[in-house]
Amino acid sequence: MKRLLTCLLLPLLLSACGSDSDTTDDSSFPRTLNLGDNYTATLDMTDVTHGVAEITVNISAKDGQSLQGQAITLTPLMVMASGMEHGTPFENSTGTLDENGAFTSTAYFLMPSNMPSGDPMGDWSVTVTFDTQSVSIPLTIEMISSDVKTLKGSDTDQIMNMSGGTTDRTYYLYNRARHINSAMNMNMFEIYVAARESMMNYQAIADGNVLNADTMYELTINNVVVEMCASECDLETNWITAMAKDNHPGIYQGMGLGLAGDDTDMIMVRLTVNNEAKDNGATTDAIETVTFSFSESDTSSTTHQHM
Ligand SMILES: [Cu+2]
Repeated sequence: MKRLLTCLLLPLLLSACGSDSDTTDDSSFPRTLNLGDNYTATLDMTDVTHGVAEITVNISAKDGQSLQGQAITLTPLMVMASGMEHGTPFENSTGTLDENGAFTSTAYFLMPSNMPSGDPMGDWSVTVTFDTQSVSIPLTIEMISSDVKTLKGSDTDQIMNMSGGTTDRTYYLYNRARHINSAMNMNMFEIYVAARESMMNYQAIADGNVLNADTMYELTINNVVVEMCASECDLETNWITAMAKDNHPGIYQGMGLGLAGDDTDMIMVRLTVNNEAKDNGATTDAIETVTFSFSESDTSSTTHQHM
């Protein structure tokens, strides 16, 4: 009511007393914006869980025509408080609209909008591009930086850095879900693995993908091994090889890990690409692993909807 009164009393002083879906509110969904003169874009996003969220964009034509099959591009961007800009891995950043004018992609965010202290880290947005028109939609990303695990390439697995030299290629590993269902004899941990090609470009780590194509840092991926272990990981026999999920490049599923599904689970993961184990940069032993841990608030999926 207060807001309504303010809008009524100060129509000339306030430039925007918009609806709850207006562009300055980047925490509520769905949000609808004009996309050029002829279209509207509606963005919906699930909660961000460990840096992972599903984003659906709907495009509708103001004249009501069907847009099925037309191309859409989503471009994520973070403008850091420092001024540095970067993108983030997306399952697909381009595609075509379905019969309802919708396009869905999974976003894997590299960092939160705000530090745990509340101080800003930077501003996230997704730019929707369709039929030569684009609109940028701000997002608030809630996660903690340690949701994303990183591994590094060796001296022979490099990309260009921002000053024109080289830097180790970075691999990003995300916790997608634990799937535990004893009735179905399912006990699985699912991750997504991507790598940075440049500050703006990222790609899934999957057989056949070519990173940094047509540059001196080109890497054709012809062998990926993702291994997981949930207990007594100093014993090599306790490591299992995760399987690549069909038709989902970058997703790997470790089966039969004996997970409890609560906060006692700890899963170590290691990644080998083209026979080179990627390194976490630590100087201690076991430098080739990252560890996923779970808090009490994490819930395990007991469904099989993602199978
Ligand atoms: Cu950032």
